Amino acid sequence: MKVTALAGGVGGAKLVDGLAQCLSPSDLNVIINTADDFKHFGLHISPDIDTVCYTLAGISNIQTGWGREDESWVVRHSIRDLGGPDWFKLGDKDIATHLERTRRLNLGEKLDSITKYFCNKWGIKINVIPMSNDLVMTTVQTQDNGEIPFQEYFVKYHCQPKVKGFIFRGIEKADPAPGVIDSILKADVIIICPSNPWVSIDPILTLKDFRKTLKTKCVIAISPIINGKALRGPAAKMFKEMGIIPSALAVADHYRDVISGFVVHKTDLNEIAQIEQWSIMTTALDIIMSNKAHRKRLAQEVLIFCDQLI
Ligand code: FO1
Repeated sequence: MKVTALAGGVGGAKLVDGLAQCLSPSDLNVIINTADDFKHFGLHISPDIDTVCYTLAGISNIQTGWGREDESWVVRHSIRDLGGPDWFKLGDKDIATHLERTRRLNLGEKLDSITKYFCNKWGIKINVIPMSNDLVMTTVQTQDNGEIPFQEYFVKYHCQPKVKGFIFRGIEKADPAPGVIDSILKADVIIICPSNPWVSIDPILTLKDFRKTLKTKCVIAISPIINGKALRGPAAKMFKEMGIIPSALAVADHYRDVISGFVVHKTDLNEIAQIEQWSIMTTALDIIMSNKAHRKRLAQEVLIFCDQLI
């Protein structure tokens, strides 16, 4: 079965890691959100690409989900001693990724080519594709603090400001990266990973021609919300602030125009009937991935579910 996964952030990276344990490399493409990207110290930082790649390469920080394992913080502490901004924690090894990516970008290399090169260096065999080579940057429209760049909202302000909307700056002019649309057309099934629907998946879906292309395919999504809460991150808080009660049902409704299958956590059985009224085939699985084996198990069960749909 040929699968193309849409992912961003830590939840997405975990399921991608599970899928990579189940599928041969030529049968798995991953399209990654790049709207979390931002410039910091003049460096181009692509958090979701790095979170997925570090996870696939087995070099990610298990506790945080982002950044590298066994990090040192010499540069960050020296920046702090100089009175520079240290709110966005950059480990020494992680800084090497941002320096080399920025060096290559400044020489004119595109983000997809750099990502392919890094994957080769990190021993990643599956096809990891940034959603676009063009700059797209999410700004969060808040109820009381105006517009805040995503990373400042997420890291500097710890997701505290109340949201009222999201702008994906640059999305109108951004083209899907080479191979993105093709990886959708060639897939037997598209899997929307349990990432934040508002800021990790919506930028990908909002790309030119993306939704239109998806509508011709079998698409399933896994809920990032369990018992009305997100396992990590601000997804549930965002639903609430957008006037929507956070639930697996709310996530299915969010993707309703493109999905034909949906996976809820086994404790959210009570939401299945309503979702299936929207002609979305729904199943309940244990979607909590606490280790590599859980990731593989969930991916296997999701692929069995996909098999029933295609
Ligand atoms: N997330 C944080 O909450 N605090 C940080 O200091 C932080 C640093 C960081 C450095 C590199 C990187 O690739 C990701 C980092 N993240 C950090 C996560 C980042 O904010 C992501 O955008 C979120 O994981 C949402 O996808």
